[in-house]
Parts: sequence; structure tokens; C-alpha cells
Amino acid sequence: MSVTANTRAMLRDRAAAVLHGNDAGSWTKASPVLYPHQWSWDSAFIAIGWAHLDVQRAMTELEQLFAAQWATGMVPHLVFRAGPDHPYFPGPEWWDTSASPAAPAPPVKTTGICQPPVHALALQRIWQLTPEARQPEIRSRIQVLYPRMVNWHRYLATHRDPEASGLVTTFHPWEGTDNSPRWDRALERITVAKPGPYTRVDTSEVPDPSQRPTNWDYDRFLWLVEQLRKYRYDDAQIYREYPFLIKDVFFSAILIAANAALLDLADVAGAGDDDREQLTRWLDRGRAGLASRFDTQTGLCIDYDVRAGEDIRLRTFAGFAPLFARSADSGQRAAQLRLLDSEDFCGHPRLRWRLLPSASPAESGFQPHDYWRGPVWPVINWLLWEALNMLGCSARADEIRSDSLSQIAAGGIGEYFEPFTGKQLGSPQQSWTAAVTLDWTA
Ligand code: 9WN
Repeated sequence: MSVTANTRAMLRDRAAAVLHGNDAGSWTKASPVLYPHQWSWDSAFIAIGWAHLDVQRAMTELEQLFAAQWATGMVPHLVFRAGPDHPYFPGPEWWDTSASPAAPAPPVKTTGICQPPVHALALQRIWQLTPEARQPEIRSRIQVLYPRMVNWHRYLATHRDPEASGLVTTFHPWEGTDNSPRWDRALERITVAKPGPYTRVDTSEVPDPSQRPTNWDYDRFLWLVEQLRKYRYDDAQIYREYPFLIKDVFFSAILIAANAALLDLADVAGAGDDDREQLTRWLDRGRAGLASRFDTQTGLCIDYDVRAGEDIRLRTFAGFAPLFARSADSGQRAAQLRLLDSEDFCGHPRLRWRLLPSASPAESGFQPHDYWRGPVWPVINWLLWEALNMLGCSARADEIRSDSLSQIAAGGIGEYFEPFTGKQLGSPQQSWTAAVTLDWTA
């Protein structure tokens, strides 16, 4: 059943209040306490939210993030912006990106990894929502940002895909979905990891620590950062020597959708033939790469562990990469839609709402309250909703929007939700959840 007009209006007001509450002027905290800095893919979603309130502010969000872009083209996963009153661990001293000549000059402080490139989708939405009177200004701002986005995609298509496979290699679980069971085996192989001494801050900020990654995870996450730092964040050296290299089908799918979005904006941005041709090549290569990871038996797309030379065969949200890429052919689409509504995913009888959980309840690593190991993340369902609309599955897309809004109306503007009860988990007042709520209630 769809949410009422009153509920939509209430959600809209609440979502706008969360964005305003987390607004730091020219960038937005990912959440008020747990995540006090500017995160990369959060910022992209947040820009979509701002676009419904103020398109100029939405552009500023992206411009501020890209101001911290590395010389390699990488957009860092986190820009440290909050002052010392807002502790977050690990902070800039742990990353020490001054080890890399490609890192931005002080006072800009960032991490040395990246997150899925949702930014072009945000730019596309901003332009769609720009009122006529604002078009000249926003168009000229897009023209400045666009080449930086092409450069960002170039980084992913080259440094992160030296094999030219069309698939992006992720270097760290913090490149999006931290404790997803997708990384378990690769992390288990790291047996002697012992990072320097550290104190976590997150577990004192989330009342129930079982909603967060374990200390075992953190030991490995931090040890991996130490290795990246040792290699001075040099992608070629990392590729030769570092233990965690995974062809991530979800990340790759977002890059495909993002390349299509940049092509769609090419006229607005006044892009030249070179950029258009390059984007088309990346798009074709990405689609072919993703198609090569599709398993016809299970209907899922499969990550690949480059170091171990192993497929990662797990039922998680990432298996729907062909849908997220908006490029599934009709056979894949039919198989994925069947699977999506099967008992392994949205059709599981205990689910509170028919939304895509981060891991299948039928998967052995599934934990209903543990972060990326089972809970429902609104932003992931937003990506699915947008993809289904673009693939012509608007009825199923409408249900995802409506169920997502019901979940948020009942549970609040939280970070993620327990799939069986709908209880809000993690951080309250999460900016990107507010942002997708604004997009869904427009
Ligand atoms: C580490 C900010 C970020 C999201 C990630 C999510 C979580 C951070 C953390 O929060 O990760 O980057 O401290 O757990 O996993 O996707 O961007 O919302």
C-alpha cells in the first residue's frame, strides 16, 4: 500500500530538517555524530537531496568534494573537514597521505581510497531539477565539474582496471560496503595482520556494538591501510604487492551507470568528441566485463578475488549488478527479477518489507542487525529503484519506493534497517537516507 500524501509531506519535512541539521555550509556531514566529515558517495546522494531544496547548494556539495580530488583523478572516500571536537577514527594521521605525491596539498586532508562513483548520477539529477531561470549558472558550473568527473572515471578505468577488463578493482572494504560477507575469505587469508595500537570511536557512538564491524574486521581494515601507506598509495605498486584486490561487480555497475549519465550530460557540458568517444568505450567495456561475471545458473553476478584467483559466490545485493548497471539484457533482466522476488531476497517470508537486504537471509554469513551483513540500506534500494525505472520495470520500482518510504516513516531517517522488524539501526539522522527520501517524495 502506498504512503499517504500526509505521510509524504511529513517525511519530506523531516528529511529536509536532517539535511539542514547536518549542513556545514558548503559540505554536509554524513551524520551528526558517527560520521562528522564529508564522505564521497554519501555526498553524491546528498547532492541529490539538496537538488530538491536548492540546486546551487547541490552543486556546491559536489564541487567541494571534487576540490579534494587527487592528481591521479581519484576522488577520495573521505575528506576530513570537521574540527577536533568531532572525533572520528581512523583520522588523517592514520592515513598520512602526504606519503603520496598525488594527494592534495595541505590543508586538504583525505583518505587514500575511494568509493562507488555515484557522482555523475547526482549531476544528472541536479540538471533535471534545475529551474529554467537557474540553467545558465548551473550549466556553466557543470561545464567546470564535468572534465573532473571524466578524469575520475578515467582513474577507475585505468589505475583500478589495469587489465582493461571493464571491472573495477577494489582495494579496501571501506570502499563502500565495509563488513559485507563478500570480503570474508579475502580478509581471512590475512592471518598475521596486527596494526599499530588504536582506539575505536564508533563503538561508543552506536549503542549496540553488534551493529558495527568487529575488532577482527577493524584489525584487518587498519592493517590494510598501513600497507597502502607503505606503498605510498601508488596504484601500480599496490597492484603488484598488496593482498586485497577484488573485482567488485557492484562498484563496476555503478561506474557503468555513471558513464551513461555523463554521456547523457555531454551536450549540457559541451563535451568534445574525445570525451564522448572515451565514455562510450568505457561503457561498452564495462557492460562486457559485467556480462562476463554473470552466472546463468544462479542468476547472480559474481565478484572475483584477483589475488586468490577465486570467484566470490555469495548471495548479496551486489549480485544484482546487471540491474544496478541499468544494462541487463532481457534474459539477465528476467533472471534477476525472478531472483529478486524469490525467497532468497525480497520474497523471504519474514521480511517486514519487500526491500533488497544487503545479504540474503539464506546466506550463512547473514546477520539481520549487522551493518552490511543483512540490514536494508535505503541508498541501495534507491539505486535499485532508479535502475528498475530505467529498465522499464516501473511497477516493481514503485513498490520499492513505497516500501522504502513506509520503512522510513516507521523507523526514522536511519542509516540501515533490520529486515525482519524494520527497526532503525546504526546512526540516526543519516544524511544520505534523508536525501533519497527527498527524491522519493518529490
Ligand atoms: C567508513 C558514511 C560511510 C559510508 C559507508 C559505510 C560507513 C565508514 C565507517 O559509513 O563506512 O567509511 O566508519 O563505518 O559503510 O558506505 O559511506 O556514511
